[in-house]
Amino acid sequence: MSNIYLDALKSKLDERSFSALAAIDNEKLHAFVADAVQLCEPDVVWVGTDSPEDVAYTRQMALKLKEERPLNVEGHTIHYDGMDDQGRDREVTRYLVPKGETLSKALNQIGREEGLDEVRGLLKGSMRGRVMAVRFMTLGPNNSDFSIPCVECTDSFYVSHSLNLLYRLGYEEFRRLGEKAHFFATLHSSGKVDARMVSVESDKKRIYIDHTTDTVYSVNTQYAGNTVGLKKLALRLTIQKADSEGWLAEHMFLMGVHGAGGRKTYFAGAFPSACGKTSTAMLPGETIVGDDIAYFRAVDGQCRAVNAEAGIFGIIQNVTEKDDPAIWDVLNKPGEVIFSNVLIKDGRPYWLGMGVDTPDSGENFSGEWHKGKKDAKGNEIPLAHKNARYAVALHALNNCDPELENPAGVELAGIMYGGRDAHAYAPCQQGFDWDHGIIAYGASLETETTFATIGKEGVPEINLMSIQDFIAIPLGKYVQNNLDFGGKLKKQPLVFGVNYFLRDKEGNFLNGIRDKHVWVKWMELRVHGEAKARKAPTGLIPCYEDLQRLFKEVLDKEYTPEDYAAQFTMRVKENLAKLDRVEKFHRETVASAPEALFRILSEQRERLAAAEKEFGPYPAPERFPVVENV
Ligand code: SPV
Ligand code: MN
Repeated sequence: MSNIYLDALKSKLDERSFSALAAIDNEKLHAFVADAVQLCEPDVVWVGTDSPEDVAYTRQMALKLKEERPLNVEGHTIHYDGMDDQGRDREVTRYLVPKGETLSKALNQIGREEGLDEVRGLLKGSMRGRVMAVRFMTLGPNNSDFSIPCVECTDSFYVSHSLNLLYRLGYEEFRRLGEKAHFFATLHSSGKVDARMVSVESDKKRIYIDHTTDTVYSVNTQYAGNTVGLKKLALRLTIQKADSEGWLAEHMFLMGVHGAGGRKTYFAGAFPSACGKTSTAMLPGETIVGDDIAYFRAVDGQCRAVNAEAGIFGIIQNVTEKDDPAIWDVLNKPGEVIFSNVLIKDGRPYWLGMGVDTPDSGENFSGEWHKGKKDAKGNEIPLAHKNARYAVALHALNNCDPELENPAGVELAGIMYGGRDAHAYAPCQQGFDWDHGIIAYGASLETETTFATIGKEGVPEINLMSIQDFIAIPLGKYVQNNLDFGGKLKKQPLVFGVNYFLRDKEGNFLNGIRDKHVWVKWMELRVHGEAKARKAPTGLIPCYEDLQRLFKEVLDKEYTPEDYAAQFTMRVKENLAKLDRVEKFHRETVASAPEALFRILSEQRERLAAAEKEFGPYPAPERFPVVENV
């Protein structure tokens, strides 16, 4: 096959790479690669196929170029990102908006032409002296209605290696689809790097998303959340695709919860970063399908769900042998793992909250490190970054669910939304129905900013369904799509709200780190009609007897009536204040919030007011009537 784009590429590719690229019958793809090459001017272009040799080559190159270094355990490597490149960077991540189009005010945006000029200007000549890898992957299982082909051109073999661990190989899928492959494309360059192979021009970091061509540009950054195009960058494009095709792309984990008589029930969960998402998906004894991005489709009235990804890019803070046995296991046994931004001493990784003695010196994201070392602003540098990460393929985990690659996905029985709310929401509750759950928990999800995005921590904010940063359509439309999706299902998943961060008056957390397992088991019982609930103003809350039994069974813990009262007393004033904030947000920031949202919130307000009138500002949970099943 020959076309003007391939002809232009000939001089940069060896014979193998050239024929691999030419074997894909898709001119748009060739045009994308030719443009990337012309713009970034790499010395060499290498095209990766699905062959084991090509997959192994990306890892070898990451090591050869010193973007990663080997650790003691076989297969383990360490990669560092720059001091100013330790998380997703909202400030410089922008949607390119063509003239005449408008996006929600909540989204960071720039005019398309101006943005393209800027980011393409920064990419110009950025790969001189380097090799550009062209990688083909898919989102969702292969050979499935869910699959989306993706291509990434990058001069980082760390990024390329991460793709191997986190996604499915997609070269054969591109070949199979040929010109029918409607793909997402990412062009990434690390930009200038220092001797440690770390991007240095963080002031020129830009991540721009062009939905008109399904293309993402990323430059002067290496942190995987900013550079691995299939992660949050493609999610923005997927949300638009899902919007136009009538399905949902969610920032959710997917897990199998194991119940009585060997039954397995699938749940999805949305939590802002660093709010307990991966640790919920990884609960001991349960199985994991995915920890970050899930797609839902209504198929014959059933809600079917898949993991968009095939690996985990997880936070490695407070990961301990006791609380996270499955993660601990994979982080300690031979096999491919990329650690990033942890401390290395004598070839061993150390992280914050590891539960073991840690060294006073070594190498970390700041370079040579010793206890007490200060950054340029005089702040002490911790031994590892709070947002340090590990990348690992799911199939390496001993709790990986066997349905991961099922092209038809799994049947979803429940959804949970969890924020970081010190004051109002109960630790666990169930929506009265699909619409109430979506609005009262999903569209009302409040959290506090954490270290997973660059900026100040602890600032309260609404993070709609924990996916707000990535919603590339009007936010109100997104909420409406969720409501409508329920209407396509014969059996809607139950919707739950959880809050692992409720505190008492003195500021102490009211729950232990493992209590989430009890909430999940309660949800499983609710799905099967095996637990009662009390009808509180904000949702259906568990009954004491069920929790007492579950705490004993799951955690071998005595759960007292005092615990129950502290956790499930209805905080009317705090809930009313929350409603005010949520309503204000939807009125002022969200373009065209659905009418149903205001109705459901105002019904919640009425129920709270009625409870206050009858029982005062802090009604005990027993005040609310027991209902059988919904
Ligand atoms: C998150 O922060 O939500 C993540 C990691 O899952 S990142 O790739 O940075 O998005
Ligand atoms: Mn995430």
